Amino acid sequence: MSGISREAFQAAADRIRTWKRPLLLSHTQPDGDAVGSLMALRHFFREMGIDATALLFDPLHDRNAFLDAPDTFPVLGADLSRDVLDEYDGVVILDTCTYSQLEPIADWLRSSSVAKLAVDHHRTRDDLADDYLIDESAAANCLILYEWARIVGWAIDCETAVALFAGIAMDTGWFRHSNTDHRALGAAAELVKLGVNANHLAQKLFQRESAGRVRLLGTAIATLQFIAGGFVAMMTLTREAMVAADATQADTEDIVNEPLRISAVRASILLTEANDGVVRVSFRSKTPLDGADASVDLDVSVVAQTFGGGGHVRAAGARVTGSMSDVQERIVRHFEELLANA
Ligand SMILES: [Mn+2]
Repeated sequence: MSGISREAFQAAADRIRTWKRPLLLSHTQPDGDAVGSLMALRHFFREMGIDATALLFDPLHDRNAFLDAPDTFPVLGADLSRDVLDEYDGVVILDTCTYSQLEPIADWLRSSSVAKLAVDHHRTRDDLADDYLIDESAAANCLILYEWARIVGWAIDCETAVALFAGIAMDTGWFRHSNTDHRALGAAAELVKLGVNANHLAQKLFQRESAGRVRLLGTAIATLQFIAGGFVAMMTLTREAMVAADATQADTEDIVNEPLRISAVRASILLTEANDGVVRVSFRSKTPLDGADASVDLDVSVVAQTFGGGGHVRAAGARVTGSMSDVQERIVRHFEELLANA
């Protein structure tokens, strides 16, 4: 069952149907779920005879260019000037509800009185819209969009099915994470019926990486250390390491999951040094299974919030101001205290 009522889906559809020039936004560093959401909702608007603009803040990374026409997303500043933002009569914010993840356009969002709908499955929420479709139990934002389309009758063509499947697959770690449930798998099965080739998509998503990204994985793993009694793994990527591996910020996606392969590790942290005196911190944790495993269960969304970020129980992040060593020290201290009695 969806966490959003049929009535709420219908009311939101009736509302956006009246817009003539919608603007679709998602978070910075867009992942498969963000890109899939932008792509799918733009298609649903097209179904209603409305031409929506799906705006990116940065050019799409190769990794997320799994769609037939990835270049149809204008990039703020390069393809679309800030001056035209006021010409839009409605905004849909997808897969995030925080200004910090919409930073390049946050000022405009705060000051503009344009109608705003947010569709999201995250816990952390700023009061940034006047209408919401929120379902924290949805494995992916693309799952909410799939269910929305099913309820209000928007047609899902093959390309849109691929976009929705990609979002669900990426947010569930290709159906391995704790959010993999019957809704996610049921939607995936329906999307395969609509033409998704899961094998081809998996190859596009996982087996077309740059040499830099694979090299970066090695660099990160070389820094692996264990803290808080060995329950927590930590890795760091300095700016120098990023340059040496010829890698970009987007190349770091998923690296944080790797230490979770280790049996004793209950949580994993990746610290990546950004250019502006900020360290990006990614957190992941594992669901405790029966037995000894059950002793440590870390809700990393709470940890991330302590550092000014947010996310989910098993996947969260924060941007922390400070030097690498300073931020690292604070994170280590936090986990040592958190697990002092584990
Ligand atoms: Mn998502």
